[in-house]
Amino acid sequence: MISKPAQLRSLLLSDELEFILEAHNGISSRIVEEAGFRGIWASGLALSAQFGVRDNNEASWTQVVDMVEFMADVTSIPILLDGDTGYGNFNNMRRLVRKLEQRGIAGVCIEDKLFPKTNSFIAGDRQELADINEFCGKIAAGKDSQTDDDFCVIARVEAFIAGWDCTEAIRRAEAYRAAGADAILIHSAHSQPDQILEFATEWANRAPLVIVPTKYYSTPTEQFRHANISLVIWANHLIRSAVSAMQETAARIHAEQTLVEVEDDICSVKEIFRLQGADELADAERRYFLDSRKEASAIILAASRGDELASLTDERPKVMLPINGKPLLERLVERCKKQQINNVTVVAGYKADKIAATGIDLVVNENFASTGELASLACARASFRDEMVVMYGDLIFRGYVLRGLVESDREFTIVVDSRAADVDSSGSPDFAYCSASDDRSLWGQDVTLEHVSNSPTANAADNHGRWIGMFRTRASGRQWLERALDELSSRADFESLSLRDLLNQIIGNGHPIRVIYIHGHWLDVNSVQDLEKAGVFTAGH
Ligand code: SPV
Ligand code: MG
Repeated sequence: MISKPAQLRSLLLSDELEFILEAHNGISSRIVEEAGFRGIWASGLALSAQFGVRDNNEASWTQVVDMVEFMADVTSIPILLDGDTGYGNFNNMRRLVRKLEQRGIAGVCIEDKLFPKTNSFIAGDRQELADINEFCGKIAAGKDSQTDDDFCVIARVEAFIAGWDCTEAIRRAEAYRAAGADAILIHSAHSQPDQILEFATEWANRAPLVIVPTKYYSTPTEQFRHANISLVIWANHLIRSAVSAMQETAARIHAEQTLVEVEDDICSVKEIFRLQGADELADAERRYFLDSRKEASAIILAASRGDELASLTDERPKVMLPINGKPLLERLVERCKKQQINNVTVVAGYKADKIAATGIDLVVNENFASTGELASLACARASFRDEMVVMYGDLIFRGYVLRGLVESDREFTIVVDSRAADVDSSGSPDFAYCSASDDRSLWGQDVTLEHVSNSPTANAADNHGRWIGMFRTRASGRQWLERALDELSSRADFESLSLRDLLNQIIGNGHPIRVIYIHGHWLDVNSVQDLEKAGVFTAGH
């Protein structure tokens, strides 16, 4: 990949006539590159115009440099900055060159006028030129400051603009060349190229010549070739076309008081997204952002038969029971994938060979008949990840329940249904005792779990709800989980332990378990009545 300064240098030195086009911000720079140009003119006139200020150094040089940095960031072709008079003396010029190199700019053009400058087309002949020696010092200072040998300093001769003749123009150009300028920009405000052509003949290729045919625009380009011009700058045509288009659109919208008519005449929002590089961001998200989510895993505990369901589970485990035509397990896996949890491990046991769902890893707890949930979880240990959700396989819930859990920024989070604290429930409910009851606040409370038990205390108000059988870990939370699992697995009664014991062990070890309260919107399937409820709950889902 050729560096941008080297690209600019080769444009100046090429045997062909080359062209660069004005741009004044990031999006116009992209447009120049996409049109096929091999370089960009960061025009002082256009840059100040897009800021809405005059071309009289009203925008500070750092504001200009900030903008050209945006332009360089979104393009791969070289940018030549119109550096006006260098924003001061030789010392300012030194700093300018260093900063431009740092921002990825390929070269700078400075003109032999006085700071603050005025655009050449505004009473040019009344403008005072710089002292030749002073300007030569500025060129030399710039050249001495560059760290990349290819960075280009172009000297712009304003002699014609200020009313001088070709002799003065040549005298200045020669002095600037001798001071180290890489090329000479010879400017003219005539509507014919007479001054430029006379100068080019006199100049006789002593250094590359650059022109700005804004005023003598009707000149056939072939004449510039014959005159051995190196580089043509189309200096302000994007800002001018943008202004025309904006004026027309603004007037139409104002008059029509609707967008209907203009919509088809202006570029689509999609085109703006494209020019902003939205696709690249989407790719990067897939690589850097969603991939990390992809690493998130879910472990679904699905080893039990579901005894209360009697003959319905003669031939298949509970998780394979269809609810409105779709097995419980498939619904769960879909919920996980919707949250970009793509590693789903199912711990099967009873009728494990009947477990079927796309994109899951199956682990079998061979001792399912004599062991509890914790033993099943331990079977999936190889699938543990830092970002992990563990859940019972018989759960049905609205999508936000899992989303809230996945988005929790805590190390260990569980979901508690505050509504179900004392209502009828099948199975053996896990009562949660928390640091505070659900105040139904919109933004969630900072509540921690204190204890979980399957026997409600005599005073039902003491428990704060039902743990729905779902938790989520992050990196440290996973370590707390693994440590608790290690500790519990050394106990003689490990085989009969439940996830409740695990949560209580983690709390006992001094780790906070965050509670997210919900209010209904879920159920677990333990009985035939639950199956009916599940049918109603999932109707249409
Ligand atoms: C510019 O584009 O800002 C220039 C060229 O300096 S001109 O406006 O023609 O002077
Ligand atoms: Mg300018």
